[in-house]
Amino acid sequence: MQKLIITAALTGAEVTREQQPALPFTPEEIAIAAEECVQAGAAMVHVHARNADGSSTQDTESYRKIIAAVRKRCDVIVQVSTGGAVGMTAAERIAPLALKPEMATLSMGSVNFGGDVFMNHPADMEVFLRAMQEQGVKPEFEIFDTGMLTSIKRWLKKALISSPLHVDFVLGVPGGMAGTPQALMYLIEQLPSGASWTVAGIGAAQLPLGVMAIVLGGHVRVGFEDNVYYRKGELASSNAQLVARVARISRELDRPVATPNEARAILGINTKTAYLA
Ligand code: KMH
Ligand code: ZN
Repeated sequence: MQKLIITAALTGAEVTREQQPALPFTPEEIAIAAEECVQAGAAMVHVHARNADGSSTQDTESYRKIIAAVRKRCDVIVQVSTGGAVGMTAAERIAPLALKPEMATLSMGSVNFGGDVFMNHPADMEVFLRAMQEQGVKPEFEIFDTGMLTSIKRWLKKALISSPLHVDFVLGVPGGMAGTPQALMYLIEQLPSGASWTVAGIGAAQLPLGVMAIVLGGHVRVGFEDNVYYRKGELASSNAQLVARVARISRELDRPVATPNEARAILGINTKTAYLA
């Protein structure tokens, strides 16, 4: 089994300080959180940019500051969001790819998202994909429901993408696929051969689905973007606290945790073309 890649989704676009007072907003806060998560066992951080007032932005300069601040503190794979926040245009969302980040998310379809709709038009998805390919950015395909995995297979058939693929099952979004063991098992069975996968369980699904991934050979995403609690009724004190628990459980189960460089090798990230400033 591959070593476990732990991703820390530090900030997200929709979570507020009212929900989680320790939510990192500024580039420096995000960089400090990233460093703590690396020390706790994370190999990757998934980042979203915020304005000073906490509102979400896909502004290139904001992402440049985040990447630079993180790089100053630690070595970690920085995965930028192209999902942005619900309601943003595709043109806004694509902006951070100009920085040639090591990795970026690519949502594979539209999904109801609580009271909103997270729109991903097929034509926009192809634009995101082409931009990533041109910039040498490794995509992480975000799967919120089964049809999105079918879309990956369609792209494979059309030779728009090739192995090695990496997907992230985001399970438990209200409107998306449930955060249940059955849902995860079903998705794993549908995976294109050779693809690696991460699971991001939303809310209370984060820990149980993460433990399943450790046992089944997948990888794990935790962090405030998906879940602000350590356990029922108790807020997590930091993103790193959530990372540390997953690392601890994985080591107990005799599955070592990947360093950032080991994760790059597992994912096939091209370190020569990636932005490492
Ligand atoms: N904020 C969500 C609507 C991503 O980062 O690519 C989309 C999202 C996915 O967070
Ligand atoms: Zn995100």
